Amino acid sequence: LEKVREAVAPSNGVPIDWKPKSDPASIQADVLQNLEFTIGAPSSKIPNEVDVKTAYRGVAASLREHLIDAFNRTQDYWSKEDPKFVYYLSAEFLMGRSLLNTVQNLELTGPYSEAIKKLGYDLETLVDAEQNAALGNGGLGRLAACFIDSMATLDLPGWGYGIRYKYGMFKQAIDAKGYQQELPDIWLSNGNPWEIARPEITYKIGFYGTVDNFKWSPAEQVIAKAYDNPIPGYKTNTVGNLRLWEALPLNEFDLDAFNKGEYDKAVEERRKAEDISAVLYPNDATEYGKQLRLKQQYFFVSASIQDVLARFKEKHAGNWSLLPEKAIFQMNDTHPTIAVAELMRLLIDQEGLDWDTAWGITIKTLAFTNHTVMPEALEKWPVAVLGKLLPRHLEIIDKIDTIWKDSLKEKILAQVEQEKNSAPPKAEPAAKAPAKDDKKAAEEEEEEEEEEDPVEAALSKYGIITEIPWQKDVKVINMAYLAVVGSKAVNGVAAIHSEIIKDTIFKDFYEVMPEKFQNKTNGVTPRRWLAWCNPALAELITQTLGTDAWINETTLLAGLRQHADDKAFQAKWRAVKHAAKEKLSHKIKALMGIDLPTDPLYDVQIKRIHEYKRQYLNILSLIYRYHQIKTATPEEKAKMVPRVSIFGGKAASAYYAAKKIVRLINRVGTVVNSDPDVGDLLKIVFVPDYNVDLAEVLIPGAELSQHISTAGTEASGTSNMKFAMNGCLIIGTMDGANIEIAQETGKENMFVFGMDAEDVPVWREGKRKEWKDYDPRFVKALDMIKSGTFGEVDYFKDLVESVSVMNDHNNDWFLVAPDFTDYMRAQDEVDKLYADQDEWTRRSILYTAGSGFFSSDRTIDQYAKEIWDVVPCKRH
Ligand code: CR6
Repeated sequence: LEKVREAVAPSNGVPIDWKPKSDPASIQADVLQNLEFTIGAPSSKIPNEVDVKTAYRGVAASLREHLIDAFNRTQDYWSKEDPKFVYYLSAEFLMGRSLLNTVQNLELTGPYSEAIKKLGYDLETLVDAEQNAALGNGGLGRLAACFIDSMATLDLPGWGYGIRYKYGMFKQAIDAKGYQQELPDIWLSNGNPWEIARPEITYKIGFYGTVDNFKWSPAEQVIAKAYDNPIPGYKTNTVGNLRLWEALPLNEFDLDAFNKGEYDKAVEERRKAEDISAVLYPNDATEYGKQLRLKQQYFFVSASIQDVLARFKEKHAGNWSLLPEKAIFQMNDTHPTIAVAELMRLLIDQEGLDWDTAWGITIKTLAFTNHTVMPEALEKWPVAVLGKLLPRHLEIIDKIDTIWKDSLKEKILAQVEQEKNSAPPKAEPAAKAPAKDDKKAAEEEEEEEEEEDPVEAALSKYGIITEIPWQKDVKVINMAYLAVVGSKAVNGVAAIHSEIIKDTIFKDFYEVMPEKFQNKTNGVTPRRWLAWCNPALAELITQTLGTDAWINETTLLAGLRQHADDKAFQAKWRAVKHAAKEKLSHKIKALMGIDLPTDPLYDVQIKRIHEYKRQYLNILSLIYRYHQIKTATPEEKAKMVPRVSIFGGKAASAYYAAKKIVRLINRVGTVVNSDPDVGDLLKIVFVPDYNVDLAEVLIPGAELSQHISTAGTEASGTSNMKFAMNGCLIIGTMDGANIEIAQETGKENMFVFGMDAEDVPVWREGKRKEWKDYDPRFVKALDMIKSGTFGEVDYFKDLVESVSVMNDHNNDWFLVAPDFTDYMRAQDEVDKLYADQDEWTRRSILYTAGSGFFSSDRTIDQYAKEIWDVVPCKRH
């Protein structure tokens, strides 16, 4: 055996017979070989008779060799150099498709395209045969995917850690009546050529059970099995890793039960374990409180931390004080925040550290990103639920909470004293109160005292374990607070958002530890979101700047500014945009059978459907536009600016208001698109099953995009950045990253409207009550829904009322009515500007030129330097 090993691999461990193939002929041979020997296609059918999906798998298998080669070398090198690593803990990684990204990042597109052509296919067709890896809901999951792309590109030692969900984000269909239907996303049905199963890397994860003298005996255990997904950087030979965990039973099968004919019981353990990594939770309000979700969170966090600690121990056995110099875990929102308690548990219970030492290490090894101020998304687990599932963790959290509050006592006592001293002395009662019997008086005094302990009252604001105000006696664990206390740094995801969290959800925490709070404005990878999805624009940019270095150095895009006024350049830019519109129009024809003209303004709003994102505002304005078209004279019609309005996005399955909005858009689309009076003046399309690969066509083809959330609600937004990169103008509120995009591209170039984040609470608290100034156009649009223009009057009744009855405090929380007038003004400006194509194109160029700041390379560089202390480690 030794001899065989030596023949295959020399002593340095690198096999001698694998070399990267970069010329079309050897790639072609490699693909053929993979088709036969990896995929198992019969040689008699290769290449011409294999179907597209099989051909895709053959090509992917061939590329996988390149990936694995560079992946192994990178990981070996990192292991040898032993740099500090960042571990990005995220319940979601919305990767999308991998073929195009892989071939592009490996810089093998030319030879692969040629080789594939010779086999009778074209690259684009094979790219389209891949399923989306939709292991995420939206922005947060896609951000994690952009981040690991940037980490690899910047040669930063780092891994993503998450869950290998069997079913990703549900597939959305729209039925004939306009309703959203949800279908399972069976994304692994054609296999996953990009992952490497690691049956040898497994950890046990416990649940339930009892704690006796700090020792936890779980009643249930499952196995976490690793799958590695190599993540290629661009213009570097670094290939990073995304390690995803699958849940498996500890005991495969109960043969005894089977033999007794108890078939369900025989597989029960398997099913229960597999449930944990079965489905991605949709992020809607009502899904929370589900035990399975907490199980998922603990499952992947425990496996990931155990994995990191196991590797650390191999190298630095016993030297735990070194851990913060070798590892940092970034917790992506509250989903992985049980990590605070899990790291403590492993250090204390498994490794035998004392509490203080473990805590000292923990708060240097964890960092936390907050992604929302929406209360329903800030996870709070009932003590009863967490305590049952993770009894030892509850003990730990309880102790963290106690110590934390104790540490504040002195400070608060001082504050209270100070307040007491500066408060005016109590006035003497004017007349003596009638005498009471002594007992009663004493009781009252006691009660007063109880109510009045000012230190306790002040401390309760900081409680990690608290009561929820609307449900007395139900204690919950505020996971965001646990994360803030247990982390070295806390960051928001856009400048305004990072300020808002300091003033609102974390106000009290910010006051006592301001040094922890930071901002890291989000970013997106310029590879996938400009260079690879918009090759014609990328080519024009490269020609104009004389280099393609902008793909990694996006600040170079600023060089386009000097060409913005050049008419010849504008014409080229416009031609590229027009071609992208054509591609988009073809895609919609293929998906929905709708013919879209390509001359009108292409207006796109794509994102999760949510009241705060205000798709409702958009569709109401379009209803009014429809009314205008219907009542216009021929002369007026001739002056109108034709528009194609495209919507896309999923409504969480239990979010009824969002589902009604989806249906309203579809109903309006059906009526408008079939009305002969309208013609090409207005088309309204709802593209079903919006996902990453659709975004890659929609974004390059868009000319205007809508980011119109109620100010103060959208933490950042990331599609706004993608649109800006692709020269798409924005209509938007001063919310999230829109504010910074306006700074970078020129506020005068954006169609800004609406109340800003400071006005919103003022309006909500006071002004709304007197507010009667409904815009007549708004009233008209609502009347059209009410009178049945789009059918289903009863169904839409509460949607109409939600923005038209102001006396109920919950109504129009997101300010659709009061922002409508200014929104219409901004829309008029859009139309006016579109008539001036040169000016429109000039601005479009300025958007791309100003988008350099929004590369996730910049974001990750900031995280690395300002939070992680992780430096590049590049093999030569
Ligand atoms: N929904 C924010 O709402 C932000 C992303 C990524 C979100 C969005 O504004 O761009 O995160 N928040 O930071 C959460 O998912 C909790 C999102 O995607």
